[in-house]
Amino acid sequence: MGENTTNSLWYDFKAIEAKWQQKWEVEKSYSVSEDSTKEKYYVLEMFPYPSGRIHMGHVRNYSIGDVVARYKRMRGYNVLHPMGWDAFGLPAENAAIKNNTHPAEWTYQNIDYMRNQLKQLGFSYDWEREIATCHEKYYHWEQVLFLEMYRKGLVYQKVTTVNWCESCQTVLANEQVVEGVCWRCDQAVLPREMKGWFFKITDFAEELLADLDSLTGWPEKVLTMQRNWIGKSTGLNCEFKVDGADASIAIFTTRPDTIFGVTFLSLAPEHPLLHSLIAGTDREKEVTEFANRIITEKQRSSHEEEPVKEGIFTGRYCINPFNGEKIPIYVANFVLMEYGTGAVMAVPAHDQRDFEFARKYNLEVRPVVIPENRDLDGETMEEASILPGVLRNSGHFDSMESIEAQKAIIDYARENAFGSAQTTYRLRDWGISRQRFWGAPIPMVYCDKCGIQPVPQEDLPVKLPQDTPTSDGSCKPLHQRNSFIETSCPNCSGPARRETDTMDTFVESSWYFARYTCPSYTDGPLNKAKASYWLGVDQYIGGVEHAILHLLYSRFFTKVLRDLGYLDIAEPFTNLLTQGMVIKDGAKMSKSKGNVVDPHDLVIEYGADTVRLFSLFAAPPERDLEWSSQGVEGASRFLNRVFRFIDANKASLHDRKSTLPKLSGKGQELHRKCHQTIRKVTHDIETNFHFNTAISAVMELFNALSSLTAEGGDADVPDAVIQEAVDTLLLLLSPMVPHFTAEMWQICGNSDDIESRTWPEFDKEAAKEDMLTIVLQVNGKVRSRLEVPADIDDQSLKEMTMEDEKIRRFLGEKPVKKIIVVKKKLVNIVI
Ligand code: ANZ
Ligand code: ZN
Repeated sequence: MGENTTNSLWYDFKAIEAKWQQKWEVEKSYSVSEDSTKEKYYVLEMFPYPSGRIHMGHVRNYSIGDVVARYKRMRGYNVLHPMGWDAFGLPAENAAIKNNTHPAEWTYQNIDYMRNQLKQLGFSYDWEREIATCHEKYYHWEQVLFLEMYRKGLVYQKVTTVNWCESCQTVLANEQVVEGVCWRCDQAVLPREMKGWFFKITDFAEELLADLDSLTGWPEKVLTMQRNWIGKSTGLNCEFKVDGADASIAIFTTRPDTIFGVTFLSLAPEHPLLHSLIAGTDREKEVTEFANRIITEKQRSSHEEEPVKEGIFTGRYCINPFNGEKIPIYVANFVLMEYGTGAVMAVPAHDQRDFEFARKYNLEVRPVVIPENRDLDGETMEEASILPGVLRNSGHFDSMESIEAQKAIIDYARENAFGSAQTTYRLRDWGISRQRFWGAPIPMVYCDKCGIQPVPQEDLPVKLPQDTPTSDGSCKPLHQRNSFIETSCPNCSGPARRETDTMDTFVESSWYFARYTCPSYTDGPLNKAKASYWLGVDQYIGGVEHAILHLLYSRFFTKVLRDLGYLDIAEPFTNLLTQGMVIKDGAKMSKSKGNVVDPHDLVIEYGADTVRLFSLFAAPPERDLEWSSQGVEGASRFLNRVFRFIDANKASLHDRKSTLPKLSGKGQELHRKCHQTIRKVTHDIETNFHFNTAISAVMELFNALSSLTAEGGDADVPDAVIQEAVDTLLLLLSPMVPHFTAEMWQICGNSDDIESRTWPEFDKEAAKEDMLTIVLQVNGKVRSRLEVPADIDDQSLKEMTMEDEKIRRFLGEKPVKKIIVVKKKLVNIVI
């Protein structure tokens, strides 16, 4: 026995992979339905945009998901593992313009191509449940949901600012505005006020925040990002009277304890009072010009970097209600209209932004909260002091502590009717209107007589027009198509116009995971019985780039669907895994970097199993995966070695033994290794999906198997043990390299399919290591002894040594300089 030493024999991955894929397809091996006798498990990977080809990021994401799905099946779960397409979006529209075709044509071609690629990778999806969000069978139900939300008061219209290109007569997405000009015609893009539709996600702000505490299966960093995005603050809303006018300005502050340190007020450039404050004054022109410039710059900026602080004095003053002091009103570029009240009481001594502003414009810096053991001098401070402390220069609040003063100041404001406690969220309502063609039409109609009218349920879906291309080769958005716009009013039957906005594509991805539970249901968006059997998603897997918006919107939709009576859960994703990026030459693999490796080429050259194995082996899922061609070759070599071993030992593997004889020596060693490997692989998968370490354990098992049998002394190693080791190895690898293991299973003479087998259980007794006695020394003198398993690692051994009763007594408080481990013999502590 032994491994075939000639490396010329390679397994025929092409034939093998095609064979098994065909079987899975014909037998619909991964189709599932509700089964109350089995425990369900729903594993989902974020669905792809059908851009044209699968990339390495997809391969990685879907390989991880597929291992989870296959593993859970072997553990006896009823596993739902669906796949579909996030199919609306701008690239299809652009491609349509370029190729003079309908976006649907481009999209469905891509879907066909990519579906085929996914099948070639052997992912175990229930293809019967495939969804394409651009299909009317999907967006029909989204329109129904939109109208139900509208009736519940969760949808409303308001004016927003959009990017407008006058020469193309169209609204541009942010990514279509390149350095302030239109990407297509190079004309300047202007801000334009337009009405748009909004979802009232802010109604759920508190619940979205509170329920994060229940998501114990989510990475802490994602929870933090969600918390910050929702951004809850509590503080004081307070009115400052405008000097010499019958008006007042409301501010929001989270630091009411600093109110005696206010030395000016800052307004957002869009603040509604600004115009009347400066109307008719000699500063009107200058201040208006400044505000307009800031508003335009804000729209153009990427919002990523904060602009240099600047502002302008309005010429007007207001009164601090706490001390009657007259303070100047400024307009400042860092005050946001969308947050709080759009006006800030500026306290330069205690707020860094205000501090920088005050130094720039020579405004007073007045410390009022003095931290312990410090003194603050407004003239010489170099930065704001944000620590709590004791109040000074603060009237009868002097010498109170910050926390106490905050309460007292809020109470005072309430009693005197110029302010009250206030909770504010950073979260804004979700603007879902897009002035695009390739999106789900918003089912609303405008009638001159009756106003806005929802499209009646029985007239849904409002379908996208088929009539493209246009004569000029452009893919005109809906508002330029009369055939779409003209309709009749559902209320008075008079002439009316359709809404031409389509929905943000994030709307589709906010509920697709629920639709997968009943993808062809025709009586409504969701079949409650099916949805309640399958949901929530037990394991969701995807890129960290979706850690905020997609996940937040899906959580919002889940709560809405619950309130509408479709679901009985509050959170969609019980466990979340955010996988790292695929990088090459130190940069993220991407078209723009020009460092893309096409997985398709790899599948052709090495086979799908190798590509899967590489992407699982090269890094734990949450880390970045560094591309390596040696890594791919290594994965391929490993599979071929296993193949050659099995091929060379076919005869003895075929003669299936049902029981193990009594074992000793090498036979026992292999048997033990086998069960230790089951224990290790199961543990790595169960605790954190660390497939990389699981795979290396299987590789070790294979090394043991081939070396123990190669030395010729195999009298010691009965066939039954070799069979056990080979079967175990194949079973443990089968979620990762399913075609390979299915084929090898047959070659080994098993009469069933490997997929009908359950996950191997390890035998505690068999896995038990022989024990060793380790001598424990301090400064070279024997002080104690320790019984440990022979395979203990150094770290655990050190820990056990330090916990040893005698050693602890001997060491006392003396600092340890160094711990030396001599394998399988002794530990010496140097003090
Ligand atoms: C006075 C003050 C003193 C403030 C101080 C802070 C520190 P968070 O905590 O993120 O909610 N603010 C209020 N509305 C704003 C707006 N529309 N644009 C920009 N800044 C605004 O931030 C709340 C604080 O941010 C508020 O508390 C206010 O400044 C500022 F020592 O008021 B503070
Ligand atoms: Zn009407």
